[in-house]
Amino acid sequence: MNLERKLTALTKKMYDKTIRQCTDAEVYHCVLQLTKELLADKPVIEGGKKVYYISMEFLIGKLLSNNLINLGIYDEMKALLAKKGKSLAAVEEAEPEPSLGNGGLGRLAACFLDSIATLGLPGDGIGLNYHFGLFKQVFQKHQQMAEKNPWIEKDSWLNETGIEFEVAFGDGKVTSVLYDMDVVGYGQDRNKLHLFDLKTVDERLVKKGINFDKTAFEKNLTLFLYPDDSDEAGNLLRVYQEYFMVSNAAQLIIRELKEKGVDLYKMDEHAVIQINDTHPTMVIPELIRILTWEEDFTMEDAIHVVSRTCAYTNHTILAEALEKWPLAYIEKVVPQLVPIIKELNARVKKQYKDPKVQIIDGNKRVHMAHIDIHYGFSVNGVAAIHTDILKETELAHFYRLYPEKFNNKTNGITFRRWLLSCNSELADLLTGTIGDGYKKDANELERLLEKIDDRNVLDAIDAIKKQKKAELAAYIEEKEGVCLNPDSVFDIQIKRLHEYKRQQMNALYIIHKYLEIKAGKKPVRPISFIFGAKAAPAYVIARDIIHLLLVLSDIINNDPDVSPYMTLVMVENYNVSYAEKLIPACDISEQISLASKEASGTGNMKFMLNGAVTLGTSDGANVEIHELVGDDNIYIFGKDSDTVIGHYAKADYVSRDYYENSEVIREAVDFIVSKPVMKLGNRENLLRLYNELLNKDWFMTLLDLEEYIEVKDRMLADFEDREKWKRMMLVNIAKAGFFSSDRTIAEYNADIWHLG
Ligand code: 26V
Repeated sequence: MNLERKLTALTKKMYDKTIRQCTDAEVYHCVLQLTKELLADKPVIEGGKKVYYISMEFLIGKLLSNNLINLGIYDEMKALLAKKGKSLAAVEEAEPEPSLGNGGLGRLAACFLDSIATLGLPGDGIGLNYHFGLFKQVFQKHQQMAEKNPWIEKDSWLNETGIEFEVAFGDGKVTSVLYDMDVVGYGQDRNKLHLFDLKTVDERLVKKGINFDKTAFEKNLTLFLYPDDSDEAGNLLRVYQEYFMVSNAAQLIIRELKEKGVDLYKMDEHAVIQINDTHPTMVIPELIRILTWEEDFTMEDAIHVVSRTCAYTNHTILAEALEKWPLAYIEKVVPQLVPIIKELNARVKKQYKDPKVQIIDGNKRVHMAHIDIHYGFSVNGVAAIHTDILKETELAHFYRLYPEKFNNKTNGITFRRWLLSCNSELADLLTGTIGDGYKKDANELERLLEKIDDRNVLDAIDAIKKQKKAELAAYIEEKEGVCLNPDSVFDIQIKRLHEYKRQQMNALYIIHKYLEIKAGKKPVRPISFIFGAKAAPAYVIARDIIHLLLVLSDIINNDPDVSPYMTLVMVENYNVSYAEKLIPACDISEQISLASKEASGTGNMKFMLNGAVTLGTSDGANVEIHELVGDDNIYIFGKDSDTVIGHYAKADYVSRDYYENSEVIREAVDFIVSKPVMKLGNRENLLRLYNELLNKDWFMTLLDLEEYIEVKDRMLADFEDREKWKRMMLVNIAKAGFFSSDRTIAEYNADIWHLG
């Protein structure tokens, strides 16, 4: 294949220019076109049985580099562009990032698609084509503001399919249109991501910020992705979106099965539907409805085959995030599902008396997870500790009924994006040191352990970290106007803003450090504290925490007594592309959730793979990271999940006691409402946050604060033992193989999907 000839022909045809004459954006559009043609040439992965991964979110990020890597032409393209005076990195800047996910759950779905294709398994994603995705975050006067985030240009990765379906709601019908994106595996053939859109969608509905007419569902359904948000969770529009997605999914799946000539009574032998959290749960009653109403199935037969086809993944134990829709909502949006849901409920009721396992509760709310568990064949958590908590606590009543359905699938990440693409320097070093077998079999990373005493390898890892820190510092200076010292320690917390993730605890540490420096106790080496986080617009306290961080950064970075020793930056509009720059540059990976609350976390894995050392609680996948790297290569602190669960059960955590009993805590908390902070910040935000911490603190920030300070200080001291630190970096990289999403998907396939 001659890339140069093809690309030259494209730039001529599209812009009547040579490659050299094109702008970066023009080159991007030509490379996009070329890459799409190469993708289309790849055969579609076929097999007897196919998985449909249905998800409201696919946080795919930019696709150019990853597609080039998976097609095996990344280096060639890079060299070609360089020869023409272009940089692939600059060209990539022209690619808009689709923000079709909130965070971990959506990014996981994207990693899974990459791994399903890479393992050569037949499996497609099904989701929605949100025009503005998740909101774009801008900071104004130390506050988060939300704007729309358009990403669909005339040319994009979307392909028109010509497929349309009708979707009937209680108050009218709409027509959907289907777009596909090709998902090519690493050195493999391709699967598809199917994104449904509304034929009558109207972008003009969006006026200022992210406000739009919420009533005109035939125009607005696919405009925005809902922010993962407990306060607004009851919004009707979300139910419309969910039904729109599953009705389309069910129609597409049945259409494909019929095209293959499959007997629908044997649907489960040809298709498996993985339900990503409860958001796509209505696919169960919808399939039953179609089979009974349109295919003449008895209710018995329909339930039987659908239950053997659907599997459910739980991604959270936060009660407020477990969907419970008022039956009245479903009556309004999809009255046709109500008799089915009532039938499913009646069957459960007849068999089980326990009120905790009913589908419709006494308040006429429909527990979506309960539908999945009763009428699916598999229930999985996303990390060992999370699955244990589901079995022992949150879903214990169900585990007693169906022990055989429960299983764990510890999350993973695709190494193509989170190593080969975002840190090619490290990938090349690994290849030079242990060969490139690790690219296909991530467990081979363990061979790096043989180099634990090899000074050259240790120094090379450290040099790459330094280079990535310098690159990040330059980028942050340009984007945020904040200057970071590349020789400082880079301490990074990037994830959605949520109280359980405890960014506020990190903020209290920063205050503590600030006060120490003010009092004359200076750190041996400067520290750069870096945050990235969006808060759901309706999540008031989360926005207060962002406000505090922005005000603190203003105070710290502009105080000449302090700024030589510490810097604080909260990057604007944190997204996948930003993560790809931040993660390779990290020294200290902050994974400090309240134990039991973070189902898994996947950022923790990305940091480890890139040689950061974890500072974390015994929560989610941190527990497994800890087991793999051992006590000497991780910094674990805080109360364990049993203790935390015990506090909730006894309701005996009183944050004010911690405040009153510790001067360190008191000083840090009081600083939130101190003069300098109140002067720069907003009284209402700061007071509310202060009162929340003192009087409620539902996610127990103060419980672990003292130990956090102690362990973080120890970690910073250890950073000065450079030889020790380099070894820790090496061990973390070497042990990261387990967290390849290829491993996770192989397990899904072996235990749940049985594709082939
Ligand atoms: C809830 C809601 C409520 C209604 C509005 C929209 C919405 C969207 C999302 C959610 C719950 C999201 C659950 C979630 O993201 N869980 C995360 O999943 C990751 C992948 O398994 C895991 O690593 C994180 O620990 C977990 O928090």
